[in-house]
Amino acid sequence: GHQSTVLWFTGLSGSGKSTVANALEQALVAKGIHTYLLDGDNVRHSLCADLGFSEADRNENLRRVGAVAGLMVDAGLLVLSAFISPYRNQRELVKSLVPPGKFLEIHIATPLEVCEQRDVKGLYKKARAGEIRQFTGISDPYEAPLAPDLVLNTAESTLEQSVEQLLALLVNKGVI
Ligand code: GGZ
Repeated sequence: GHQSTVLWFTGLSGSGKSTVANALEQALVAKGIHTYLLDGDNVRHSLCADLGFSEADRNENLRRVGAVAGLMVDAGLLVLSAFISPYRNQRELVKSLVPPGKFLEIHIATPLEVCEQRDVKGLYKKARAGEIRQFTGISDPYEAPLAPDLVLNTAESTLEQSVEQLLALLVNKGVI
């Protein structure tokens, strides 16, 4: 039916991807819509436990996630995916692994300064100190989407507002 689609959240560490995706999932479940949330928490400990954060490993991480998301869409699911996915070509690859027209890109464009100030896990501090190498935004690139379906900034909107915008996008695109 209409509901099988991938919503791809991209953005920096600490930008709010998982928080927003989780809140959207709650809102969809409340409407009786079955979803599956893919993120680093359930993938980097299992399917991608062998991978780190080099460009090649990020490529492979996202290739696997894209393949799984494609299978889930084939199975009729609405898939929410929250990964930094820092390179445009990685997101293009994921899009190509999903059936045509079933990929929506959402840029969680919370500014680096805000993400770094939040530093929920203390990773930015470690990255600045050189204890973590190749950290996105500090010592590794992030290529912002050029034509995302939606841009959200969790420093400027409430969680409720972000969820409202996402639900409106899904209605607008005929997903729900
Ligand atoms: C970026 C890193 C790194 C490096 C560990 N660079 O805030 P978090 O902790 O929970 O989210 C980040 C997560 C990123 O994993 P992804 O699978 O989303 O990345 S990618 O799409 O690029 O494959 C962060 C943590 O892992 N983390 N080291 N060097 N984030």
